[in-house]
Amino acid sequence: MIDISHYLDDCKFILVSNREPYEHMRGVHGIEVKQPAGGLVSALDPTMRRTHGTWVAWGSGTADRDVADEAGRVAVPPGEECYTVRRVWLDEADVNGYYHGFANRALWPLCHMLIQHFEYRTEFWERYRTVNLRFAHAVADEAERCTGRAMAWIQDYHFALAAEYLRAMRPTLFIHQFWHIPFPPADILRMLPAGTHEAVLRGLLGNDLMEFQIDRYAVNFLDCVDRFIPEARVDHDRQCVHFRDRIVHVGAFPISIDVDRFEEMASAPGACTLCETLRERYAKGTRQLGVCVDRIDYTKGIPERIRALETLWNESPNMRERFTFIFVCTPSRTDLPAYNALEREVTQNVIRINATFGTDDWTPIVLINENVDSDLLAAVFRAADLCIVSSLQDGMNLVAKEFVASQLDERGVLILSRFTGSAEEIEGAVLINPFNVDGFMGGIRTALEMSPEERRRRMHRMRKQLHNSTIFDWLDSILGRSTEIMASQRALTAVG
Ligand code: ADQ
Repeated sequence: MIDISHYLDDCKFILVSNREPYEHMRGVHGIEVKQPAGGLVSALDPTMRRTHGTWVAWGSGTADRDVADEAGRVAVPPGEECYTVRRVWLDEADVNGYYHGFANRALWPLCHMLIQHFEYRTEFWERYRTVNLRFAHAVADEAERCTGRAMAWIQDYHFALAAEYLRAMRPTLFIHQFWHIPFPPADILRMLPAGTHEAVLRGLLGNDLMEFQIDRYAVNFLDCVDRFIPEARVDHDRQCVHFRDRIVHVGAFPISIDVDRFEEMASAPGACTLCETLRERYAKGTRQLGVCVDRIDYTKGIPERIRALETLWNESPNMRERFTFIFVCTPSRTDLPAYNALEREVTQNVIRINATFGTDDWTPIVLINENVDSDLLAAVFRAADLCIVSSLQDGMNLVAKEFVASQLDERGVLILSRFTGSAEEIEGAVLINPFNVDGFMGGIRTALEMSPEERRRRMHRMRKQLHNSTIFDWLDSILGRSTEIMASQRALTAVG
């Protein structure tokens, strides 16, 4: 693991995200602490521990208020108490407007260019603004509490306005933001009402550094600023914006995973046994095992994947019984009607396909409709001969990288949508366009028929690449760049 704490030696680290790293819940045996699984939390928790920083997040746990002080602060992890979580309290109307509303019904579909799902209500926007302001106040207060320098790092599309508000409160604070999802072209962004899309851009220009997954999203952001913010001067070559007497730097920083952790999980004795069981059950003889893992979300191309498989089994009967697909699909954002409808559609289609093509000895699609633990996940990834990632748009897609990391036997083929950030990074996948049914089927055929040598060659190359680009490299490059910019700002101030 690369140690990145030295970047924060004389600088207090304030992280801002919607979800908190520790949630206190009322349970039958009293208050229980849950740590939500997820790449970001597991990568940043060790850094927060070493640097004794503060993590500002929505206090969403049922017992969060019981353990926090008046300002919403609580020391974590339980028993070790080496950093602070500063909770921001949201009521139901806030969550509906800011989170379910503007973030997930407006920005999420627009950024993924799936405009049929785009909904805008003034109430969403108003709540989004007030919640962003509340977060900015909490961060400003945290910065106020420290005597030396501080750096605020904002995560994602939930906080498009926070940097600008924070800048007004703490003009010299170093603020940067990582945008986990795609950034849309100008013609899509302007579907937000007049005034709102400009406000989103001005909000993001409150940062000193704006980080995107890949260069294309950074370019889209600069184009949007160029077109909608007349007082900003965009330097496309240097990827920066001159705005209100400041320079806003923009760059691509592709996120990754903790590769060693996935390798360890995939090689643990339990995972090896499970892997053998899965292969014995689903990949006997020449039959192959496919896997896909997603949150049930309309961006992930799940119906498109089902359609490609169904058409393949329909049009090419010789493809039946050749492979079984395990779909590990977790319901997500179940408060939104579009997500519930999608979950029903996926389940019904799988039932129909299994009834149409299944035999006594063969189930075409095995649906696991839940969030599985990471050991099972690594075992399924390791056991698979194929993995399909068919997103219609995806900022990066970590499933693709987790599959590669877990493929210790180098037997699997990654079938990857061209519209993921990962497709621009990983070399060695079979690329598909999920909208093109024939091309998608062709990709599955190519993968099924690929020789063991070719599979090994491709997987080996992808694994090597991944080892040079882990989540710690991602953190290192972001904090390295931030430190550089902070130093140049200090030098300028000194000269001035
Ligand atoms: P997501 O849209 O959530 O993330 P992704 O990058 O694939 O997409 O991450 C999903 C994570 O959830 C993976 O770690 C995966 O293993 C896990 N997961 C999904 N379904 C699961 C299941 N059924 N059981 C257990 N685990 C499951 C957003 C952006 C992405 C970007 C990430 C990180 O949309 O493009 O890659 O943030 O920046």
